Amino acid sequence: MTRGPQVGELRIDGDRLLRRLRELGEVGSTGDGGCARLALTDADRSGRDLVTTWMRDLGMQVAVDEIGNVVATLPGQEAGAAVMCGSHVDTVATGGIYDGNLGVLAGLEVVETLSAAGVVPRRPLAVAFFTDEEGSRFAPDMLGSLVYAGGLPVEEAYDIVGIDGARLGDELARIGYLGSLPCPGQAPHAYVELHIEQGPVLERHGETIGVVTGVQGISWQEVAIAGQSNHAGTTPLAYRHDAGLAAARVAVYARQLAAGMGGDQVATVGKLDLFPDLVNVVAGRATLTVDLRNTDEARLAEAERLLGAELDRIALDEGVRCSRRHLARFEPVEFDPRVVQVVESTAGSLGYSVRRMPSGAGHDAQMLARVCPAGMIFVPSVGGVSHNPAELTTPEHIEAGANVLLHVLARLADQGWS
Ligand code: HGY
Ligand code: MN
Ligand code: MN
Repeated sequence: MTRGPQVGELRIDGDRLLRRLRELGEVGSTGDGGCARLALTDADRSGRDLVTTWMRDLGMQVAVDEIGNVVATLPGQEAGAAVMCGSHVDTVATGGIYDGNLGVLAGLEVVETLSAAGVVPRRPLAVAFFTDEEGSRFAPDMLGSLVYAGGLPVEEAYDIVGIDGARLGDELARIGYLGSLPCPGQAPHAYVELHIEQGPVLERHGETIGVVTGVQGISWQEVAIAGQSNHAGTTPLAYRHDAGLAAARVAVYARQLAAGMGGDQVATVGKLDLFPDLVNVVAGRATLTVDLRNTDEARLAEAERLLGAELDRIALDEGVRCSRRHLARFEPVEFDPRVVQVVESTAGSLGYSVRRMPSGAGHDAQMLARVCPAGMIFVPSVGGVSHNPAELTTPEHIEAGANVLLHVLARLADQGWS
C-alpha cells in the first residue's frame, strides 16, 4: 500500500456516509422513514442505478454479472484476487435504510477515504452488491451471492417464480441488470461485510462492534393446505375441512415448537394466504410460510421433523391435506477464524468495545464463505428493530463500523495471512 499519511491514522467521513445512506433511503421511500425496494422491481433498479453512479464517480471499474450482482473494483498496485466488501441494496417491503445498504455504502466510503489520501492498496479493493439478498419476492434469500459462489446454476435461478408470479430472469432483463460477467464469480482474496445487527444483543450489552463468528442455519418452508370451501353459516363444525383453522394451528404450533426447544431456535409464520379469503366462506385452501432457524444443524433438522409430524396430525384432525416444500435451506456457517481475528483485533486497536457473536439473520457473507475467507462486522440496532421503517443505527455506531471496515480492508489488502 503506497502510503499517503499513515494509513493507520485515516478515518472515514461519517457525514458523507450518512448523506449517501439517507439519499439511497429516499429511493423507494415508504414515507415513514423506511423504504421498499423488493428485488428486481423498478425501485430496486433505481437504487442500483444510484449506487452504480456513485461507484463510477469514484473511478471504480463497474461490472454486472449474469445474475445482476454488481462488483466495482479499485485497482491495486498488484493484479489478482481483490479484497471484497459489500452487501445488498434490495430491501423487504417494510425496510429500513441501513439493512444491506450500510455495507455497500461504507465500502464506497472506504474507497473514497483511501483515494483522497492517495493510498493505493497492494491488492485490488472490490465493493459489491448482490442480487435479491432478501429473498422476499424471489426465494431463496442470498440468491445472488449463492449463484456467485456456485451454489445455484444461473439458468435455474432465471426460472424462479416470485410471490407475484413474475419470472426472475424476465425481471432481471426488464430492469436492465442482466449482465455478461459469468457466474460463478471470481473468488475474492477475502470478503468482509459490515451490517447492522438487526437484533438486541449489542445494545443490551452496551458494545459497539459485533465480531461475527458465523451465521445460523435457515429453513424456509411453504406449507400448502387443501380443505373444502363451504358456507360459514350453514356448515356444522363437524362437517368442516377448514384450511384456515389448519393454518392457524400451524402458526401456533411453530411458536410452541420454538419456545419448547429453547436455545437459539426461532420460528416465524410471516406469510399466510387463504382462499377464497372471504368473510362468509370456510377457507378451502391456505398457503403459509414457516421460517425456522437455529445455530445448531441437528436441532434445526429436528425442528423440521417435528413440524412435519404436526402437519400429519393436523391433516388427520381437520380432514385436510398438507404438503410442504423448501423455499430455502442453508446449514449454519462458521466464518474463517483468521478474518474473525482481524476484525476483533482491528476494532480493539481502534478503541471500540467488541463482542463475538453469531448472526441471527442470513447474509451474503455466508455464501462468499464457500469460496474465500469471509467475516462480518456488526453495529448495534436501536431497540433491536429491523425489517421495519423504525430501523435505526446511531451515526456514532455507523462511523465506528465503517472505520473498522476501513482498517480491516486495509490490513487484508496489504498483508498476507501471516
Ligand atoms: O432472511 C434473512 O435473514 C435476511 O434478511 N435475508
Ligand atoms: Mn441484510
Ligand atoms: Mn434483511
